[in-house]
Amino acid sequence: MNTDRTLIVIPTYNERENVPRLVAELLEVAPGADVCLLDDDSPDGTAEHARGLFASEPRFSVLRRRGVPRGYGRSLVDGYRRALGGGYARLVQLDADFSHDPRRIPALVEASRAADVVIGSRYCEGGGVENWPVRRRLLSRFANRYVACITGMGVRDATSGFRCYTRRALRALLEGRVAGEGYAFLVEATYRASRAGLPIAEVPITFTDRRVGQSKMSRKVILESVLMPWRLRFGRRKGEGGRMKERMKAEG
Ligand SMILES: Nc1nc2c(ncn2[C@@H]2O[C@H](COP(=O)(O)OP(=O)(O)O)[C@@H](O)[C@H]2O)c(=O)[nH]1
Ligand SMILES: [Mg+2]
Repeated sequence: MNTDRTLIVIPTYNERENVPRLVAELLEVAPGADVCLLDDDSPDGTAEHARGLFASEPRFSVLRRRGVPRGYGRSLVDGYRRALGGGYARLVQLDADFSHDPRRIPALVEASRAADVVIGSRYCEGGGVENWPVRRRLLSRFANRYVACITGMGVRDATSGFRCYTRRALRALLEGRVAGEGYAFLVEATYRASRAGLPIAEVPITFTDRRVGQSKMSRKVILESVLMPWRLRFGRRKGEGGRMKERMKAEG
């Protein structure tokens, strides 16, 4: 097994405009890493477009999810499997919309030498948020307080999607059934890691709002996020709450 390789994964859904520049930047700022899009068969052709542009780049690949239900969390689970199967030492995940600055990746990777879970954090010393509307700021702040309160975790930014996980963390995250389909998966993953006793570190990042493309935040994913901390705390698994699941489907 090659021991020190990094796989950078990017969940994408309709990110055709962002992906060319992002992938080029990632290949440059992380010269030792491979880059993989986790694309949910984006109707805007994100996958084909990126494949065409980086056809001659051996470090680039696309994991195209077809004929399966889409979801941010679901696509990450597939990405984790790929990282483990491919023998990578660690995985970095970030959004496609430049909210997460690729230039922070080396800091995350460095911190992963001491902690299995490294969170790019908006709410630790030195972190911050730029040009996000007040509504989104409040929602994010509230979400983190809410999660901390219910789960008892001491993590300051448990909803950040900019992270680095070691192999050991990836294995722990994939154990048993993963419930979170959307962004709630981030909180679930943090909780699993903390229950597994893995060291968690937060590295400051400045989050900036997307300039191109659209947010995929929906009522369904918000509802899943509202329920997730309670599920985690009371050990309720997906499948046990049939009525809840039906309601989420209807709202989605
Ligand atoms: N694979 C996959 N990626 C998704 C899905 N929904 C959102 N994403 C990606 O997840 C990242 C964060 O989504 P975004 O819409 O920016 O969320 P926001 O920043 O919270 O408004 C982006 O890279 C999206 O393209 C999905 O259903 N499947
Ligand atoms: Mg975004």
